[in-house]
Amino acid sequence: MTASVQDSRLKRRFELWDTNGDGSIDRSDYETEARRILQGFGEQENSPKGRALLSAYTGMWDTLASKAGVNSGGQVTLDQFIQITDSEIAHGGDSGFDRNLRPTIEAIVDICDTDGDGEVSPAEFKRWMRAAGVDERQAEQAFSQLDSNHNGSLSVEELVDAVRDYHQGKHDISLLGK
Ligand SMILES: [Ca+2]
Ligand SMILES: [Ca+2]
Ligand SMILES: [Ca+2]
Repeated sequence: MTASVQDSRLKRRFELWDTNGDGSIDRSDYETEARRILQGFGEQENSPKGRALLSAYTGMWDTLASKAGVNSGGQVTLDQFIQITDSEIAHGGDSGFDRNLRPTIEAIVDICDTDGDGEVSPAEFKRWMRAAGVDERQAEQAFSQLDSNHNGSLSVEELVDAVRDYHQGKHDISLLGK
């Protein structure tokens, strides 16, 4: 992994989140992102699954804000975002990035897991990629790479790993939009 790929992907992530383009991110940017994903899935934001996704996103925001030393209504700059997320990725496991991300991945899996087996099949994954605006063909090709235990479906663990690996430059599938 190279730090420069990681930082350029985090910069891209930050720019995606900064939906009003004012150079900093705040709680409303995270809410907008969650709504965009819900719209992609055709899921109502006031349904139980919709509310779970919104609350997972605002939970990620609250964690970031508290690490940046601002309150929930404050703003986080690009430098702060990269510094905090780099350090979370470095810690990995249950102490950082993974723990922060897991509720969001669980909420998305809940929405796209239409057969209810708790994992994401190739067809369900395709729907996710469509909702996130990711190239479907590229996603199909990546499926087996992300399916690290080769059981034909993606678990929450595998998907959390996949998002972290993306940020570390190990593959090019941005599961949360690009
Ligand atoms: Ca902003
Ligand atoms: Ca499933
Ligand atoms: Ca699997």
